[in-house]
Amino acid sequence: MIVVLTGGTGGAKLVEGLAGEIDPAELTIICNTGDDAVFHGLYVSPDIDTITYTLAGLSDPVKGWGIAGDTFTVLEQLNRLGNDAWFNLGDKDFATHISRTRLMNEGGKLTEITDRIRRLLGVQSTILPMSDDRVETRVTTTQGEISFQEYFVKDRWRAEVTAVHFAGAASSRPAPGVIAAILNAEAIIVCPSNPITSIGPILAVPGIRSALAESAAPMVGVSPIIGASAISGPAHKLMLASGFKASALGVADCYRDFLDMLLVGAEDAALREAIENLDINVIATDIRMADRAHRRRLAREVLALARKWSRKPLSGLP
Ligand code: FO1
Repeated sequence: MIVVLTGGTGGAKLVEGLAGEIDPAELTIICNTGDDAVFHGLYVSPDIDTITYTLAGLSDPVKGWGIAGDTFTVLEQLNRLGNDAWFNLGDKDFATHISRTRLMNEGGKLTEITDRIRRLLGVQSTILPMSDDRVETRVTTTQGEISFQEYFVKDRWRAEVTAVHFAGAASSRPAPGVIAAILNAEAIIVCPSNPITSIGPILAVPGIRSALAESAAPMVGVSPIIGASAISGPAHKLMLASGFKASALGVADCYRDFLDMLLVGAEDAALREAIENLDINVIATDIRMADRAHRRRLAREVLALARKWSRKPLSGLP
């Protein structure tokens, strides 16, 4: 089993590449749920949905989230009826949230519901939420504290951030299957997702970080930052606000206790020595994933590195 830690859009590109390179049934994807939020009474899990839609071949290739060709009739009507509908939920996407919320109201756990939805959409990979307990990413700005989606979508990450925390993390438990997947993995891949608000919440669930440190699997990460900026989104700003350098070196620092290898942009080759001083090997290469061919190429490189690093032959790898 190849285990992947990921957030939404950035991570989904590598997940798509990996699913093209190996049998998708060999992939277990552990997803961030810190971005989850309730909109119009419906439980929305954006990162789980982005990964599910990507692997189902349904995702919007331009936006990177939502369903390709979706319409927004329900949202328009919600706005007409006086709702503050700033989070762009498409009509087909609404069906996912309605189903999930109904199943949750009937007592279902997020893990079971995620598994049911991915099967119904024809996804062969296992998709696990990091936890069935509610962990909420909260962003402290100079104007006050807001949810992650308020910061990311409503505010378009303009606010000056002073801190990020994960409400509920301390008392949360890893979702069923998460620790076993990490301990039994043949390789673990940390996607080029935001280290603070995508991978950070996963690592904040008690037991996950220590399982990563304990696992014998080779662990390969891909930097979401080239130079001093994120390839997309506000990772660089949030890293600075959380006391890390806004660079691939800062990314390495976030994962220094468990990562074996970090792929960084060719532009960042000069960071090699500083990252190696953290006991992490560096591969400077082309880490941009503009199209499907780039995603497959990067996935191949990541898998080849994991295979090289592993002390035993990996069955899931080509
Ligand atoms: N991202 C946006 O930038 N704007 C949106 O209106 C938006 C809506 C949305 C709806 C459903 C969904 O599953 C994801 C959506 N996203 C949207 C993406 C999402 O907010 C972020 O990409 C993740 O939370 C960060 O990983």
